[in-house]
Amino acid sequence: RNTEVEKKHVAVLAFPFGSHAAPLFNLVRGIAAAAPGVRFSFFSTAVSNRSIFSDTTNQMNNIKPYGVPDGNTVLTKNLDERLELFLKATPGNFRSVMEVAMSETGRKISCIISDAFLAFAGKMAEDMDVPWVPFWTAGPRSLLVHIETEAIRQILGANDSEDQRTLDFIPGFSSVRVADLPQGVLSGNLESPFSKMLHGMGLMLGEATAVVINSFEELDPIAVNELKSRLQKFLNVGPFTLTWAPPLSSDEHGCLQWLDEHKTESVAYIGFGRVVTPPPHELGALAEALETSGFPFLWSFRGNVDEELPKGFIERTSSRGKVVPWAPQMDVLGHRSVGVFVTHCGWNSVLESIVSRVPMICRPFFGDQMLNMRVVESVWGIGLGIEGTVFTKDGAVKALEQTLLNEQGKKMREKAEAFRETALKAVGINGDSSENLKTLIELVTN
Ligand code: U2F
Ligand code: KMP
Repeated sequence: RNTEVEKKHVAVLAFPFGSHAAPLFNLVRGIAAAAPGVRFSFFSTAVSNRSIFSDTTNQMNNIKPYGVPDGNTVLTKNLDERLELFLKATPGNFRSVMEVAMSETGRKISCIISDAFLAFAGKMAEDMDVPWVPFWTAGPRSLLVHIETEAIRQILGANDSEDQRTLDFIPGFSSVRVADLPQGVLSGNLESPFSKMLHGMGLMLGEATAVVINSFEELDPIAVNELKSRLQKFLNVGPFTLTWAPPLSSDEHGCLQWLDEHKTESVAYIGFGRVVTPPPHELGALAEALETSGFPFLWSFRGNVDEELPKGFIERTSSRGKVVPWAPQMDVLGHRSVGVFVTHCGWNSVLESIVSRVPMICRPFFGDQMLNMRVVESVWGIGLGIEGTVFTKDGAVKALEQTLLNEQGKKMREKAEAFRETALKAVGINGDSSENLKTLIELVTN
């Protein structure tokens, strides 16, 4: 029918840490489903590809994985070191495997979709004279901050991480403080490979054909407008959990059945995503708070229970608490029994909480998480920061009571409910996210 389409070959470059490659894969699946004649080559490390492509229920014939050399990251456990080793190996590691994919398919690359972190893909696309479509896996505010890094550094100058000045020179940022900024924008080591990567990305994104984000325009209209004025195209195509119902996640530890046995909006769900492990004293404090407050809880705990939680904690709380190594988080948050989400404020967790209209107790650790907390608490009013910013027994008890027992929790739920409604509209017929997705598909495949 259309021989030109038959020859299209989209290269997809993933960032293989945290919750980056999985959402990128979901995005690509959405595009690939609309363009069966287009070939998508998905480039990530072997470890990352294994976790994505082992689930046979969500595979597609026109998406094929290619393993990229990881720069020996498997030899070290420390995440920062792994990140640096990986970054050091770029872009050569990607380039060599892209050559393989081109010769294997006999198709030149016609478009590059990449994690926005991998801004070298912009240069590659320019050299190949094809569109570059970066995907920012976090929220619009952090994206804006990286694009505005030069201006922020010029206006605010030297500072320390306790800096309480606000960023009121950026529209919508009057409640955001310097201390909420991701490390590497203004504080921390500005010369680390990761900081330089973020800085370089901010300078490069204006060149992109379109920047894609897992969010919806109405969630943060001011930040979205600022971004639209700085980017060629800014396409909000989320929330992904509504756009593409993810394949049913398995519930091997029986979380949902356990939730069935509890009262509506009574349970605290605790989870810190894929990269964060809170320090031992905070884990202890949170466990004590759960134990003394008596609230039912479900904890997705990614560490060693025997070594990292207080002795006897599991036994003493077994009648009303459940600790699992992994939970089907979206289904858990969607369960009527869950009353609050204790979270590190990773972007995916924040979005999933909003879509499920569950109030949040926020304990951010790094990157965009502090910024997300500030917005959740002060702009959207759908969650609370923890008193003193780290978990203490009393602070955690107080936050649990405020959200699970008080009127405050109900108000937050109502506000989140309103966002849920706008999110549903955005992904519905003629909604912003649906229209943006059409634009994106057109851009990538034509
Ligand atoms: C990095 O995010 P994380 O991986 O730390 O956290 P999230 O963005 O919240 O994503 C975690 C995902 O894993 C799922 C959960 C989310 O989709 O539903 N999950 C689950 O299903 N079951 C579990 O038991 C635990 C998690 C980074 F750290 C953040 O700062 C960034 O905002 C984020 C996006 O770039 O990447
Ligand atoms: C390891 C990671 C991530 C990280 C830092 C790490 C990660 C991530 C971010 C991030 C940084 C700035 C932002 C948004 C996100 O930082 O996955 O504005 O997304 O040491 O895996």
